[in-house]
Amino acid sequence: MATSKPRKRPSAPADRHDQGHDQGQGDELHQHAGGSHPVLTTNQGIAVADNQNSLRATPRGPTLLEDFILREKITHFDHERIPERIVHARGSAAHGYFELTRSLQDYTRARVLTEVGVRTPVFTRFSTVAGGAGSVDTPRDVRGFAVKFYTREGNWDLVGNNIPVFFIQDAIKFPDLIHAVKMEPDRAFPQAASAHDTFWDFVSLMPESMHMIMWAMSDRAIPRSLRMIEGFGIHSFRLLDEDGRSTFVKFHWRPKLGIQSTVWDEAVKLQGADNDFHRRDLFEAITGGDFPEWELAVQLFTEEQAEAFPFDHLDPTKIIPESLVPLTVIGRMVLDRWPDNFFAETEQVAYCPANVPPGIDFSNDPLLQGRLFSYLDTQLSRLGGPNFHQIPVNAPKCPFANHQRDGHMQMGVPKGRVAYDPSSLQDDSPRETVDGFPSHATAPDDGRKGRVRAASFADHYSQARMFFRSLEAPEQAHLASALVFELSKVETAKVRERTVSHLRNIDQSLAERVAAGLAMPTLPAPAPTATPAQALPAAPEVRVIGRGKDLLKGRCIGILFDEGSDAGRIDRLRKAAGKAGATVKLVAPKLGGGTLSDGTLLAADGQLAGTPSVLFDAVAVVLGSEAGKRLLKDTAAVDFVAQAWAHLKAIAADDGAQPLLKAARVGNDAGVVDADAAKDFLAAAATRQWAREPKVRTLA
Ligand code: HDD
Repeated sequence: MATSKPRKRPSAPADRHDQGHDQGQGDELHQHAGGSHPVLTTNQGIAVADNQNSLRATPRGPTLLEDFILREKITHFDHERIPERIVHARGSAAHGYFELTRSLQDYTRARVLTEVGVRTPVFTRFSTVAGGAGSVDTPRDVRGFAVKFYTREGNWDLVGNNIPVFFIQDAIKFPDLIHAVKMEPDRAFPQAASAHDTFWDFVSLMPESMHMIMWAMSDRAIPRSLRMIEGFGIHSFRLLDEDGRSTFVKFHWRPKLGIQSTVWDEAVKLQGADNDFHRRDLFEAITGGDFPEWELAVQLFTEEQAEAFPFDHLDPTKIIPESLVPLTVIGRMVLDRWPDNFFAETEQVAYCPANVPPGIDFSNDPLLQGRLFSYLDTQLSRLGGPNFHQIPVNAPKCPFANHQRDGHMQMGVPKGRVAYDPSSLQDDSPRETVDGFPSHATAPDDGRKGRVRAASFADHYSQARMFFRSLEAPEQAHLASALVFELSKVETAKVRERTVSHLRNIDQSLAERVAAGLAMPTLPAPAPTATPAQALPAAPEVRVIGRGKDLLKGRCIGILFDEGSDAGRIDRLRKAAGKAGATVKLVAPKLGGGTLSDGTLLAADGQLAGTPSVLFDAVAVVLGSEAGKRLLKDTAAVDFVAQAWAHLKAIAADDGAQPLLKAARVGNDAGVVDADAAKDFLAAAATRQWAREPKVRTLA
């Protein structure tokens, strides 16, 4: 109900909408009952005295239509959602900066790539591809890696993925690919999963997707953290120097923490344990001051070099192996600020590969060419009109001016009578730049139109084979098992068979493993192809194992304790782990924790039933003998240990925890150590116990 207390003048709130407001005018009327809170108003600035009750004819009578406060509030609420992205709907983003460490001035005039030491603000969004905005963070999927650089010369959007190749060679196939991978249209499932008939039907009819399939079925598609993924611009782009001379370039982001993945069983369980696992991880790291960082590296090559490659670099299903063109590190990106508001920034950010400053240009990659159209087009409907560039997260941070006017949600108030060019009536109206830079490469094209696919795009298996054969043995087993898992969800036998027929062209042993994993009675014949796979040198850069870093920084250790646990042991473990750079979280059967051996009360960060060990990179179990026995009756405690063992994690345990380890059928290996051997524990915690894997699961 309305208050009759005296009102005080509020201080200016940070989120106050002052647009179009004559500063100060009327402020004395917007006074609040007490404290420093701003006065609640309608969007028209009318103070609201009662936000609890709608206007009624009588205390128990009908609500009145004249209640404009109720109507405005409900109307706004009814329109709070905008269409989600057709792909990459679920994402998490952060602000930060890009700092150039090595100038590319011999190749480009783009200042973002020539001004060493300059920090260019960035907004970077990571995403899954197939799932909806409310889906989970850890499905098997490609991850989007989109960076908006707010350069002094306008926005540059590098809209990439964590996998350096793509499923299709031509943008005209994109709607088919996405319709095939998304939930099936008649039944509306599965959500965020490629393991279903339509996806495998489509890709098994598109041999060009086979290289990407190798990547998507590899451990790259089940990352441990968004801070531990690589990013790739995928296409060849062009750099143009001052004279318009062009050099091809591919962009690579490499995480400072190294690449790390989960194991599949862990990824599946993470979906239940924490839908927001990756988002929370990124949020906690950034808000905790542990800023994620990536190196930006480039592969630079000339037209002549490109002609000598044994593949066509304009084909986005191909990588350029680093043995052919090495990477040069040119800068770093640090993400150091979580957005203030998810919707305003992460949801409304609009990337577009066509946004490039002068000095960066496109190649003729037919996938890229189609993308240049799609993004602006989708944003017109997603963000409701042509003025979405005025939304703060999308607006360039350099001056921009032109004669475009009006349209839905025009936020600016352009002044003057001139909204055209040429004009002579207004001295400050914007004019074309006079520097004469061509900003487009002048490569001759032969001018013969046709809906054709170049013959140089025909080799679909060589790099797929190179990828598979470059992996470490555990990764090959994971990939084969991922294929078995996915195809086991495919109901149509001919689709499973057709997929295996492609695998035969990639690697016979892989085809045999997958066929055996599916218990196929006979091995299907190889898929017909005019371009059989060539033997290419191994490309070690495609691996995950060995390319991660055995660091504790960025990792999280869970300590399970209970009433009576040894206080000194917990304290020593916490200090050692913290010193080594890991985060430590305490888990106990009850959130209030328990009284330790020295009489101190220790609270937990998570309750055991809701904090399984999948959330940690390694676990320590420190239990008094009483608690050790008591927890034997709690499956959550047994699972805590059993899953850490199954997911190849280091386990430190004291005597009291031994019955639990026995019940969880934990074996002996270098990753299972005494809780007092902190050094050994931390060494084991910095990596996965790959040697354990054959003991804990049957892989294809
Ligand atoms: Fe795309 C979004 C990455 C091919 C059409 N794409 C989108 C996002 C990423 C990528 C990271 C999310 C951006 C964000 O966070 O807002 N897309 C890629 C990569 C591709 C690719 C790396 C291949 C190399 N995309 C691709 C093609 C087309 C599209 C061939 C259409 C012809 N992509 C879109 C889109 C999206 C999009 C429909 C959905 C939402 C949006 O653009 O803003 O326009």
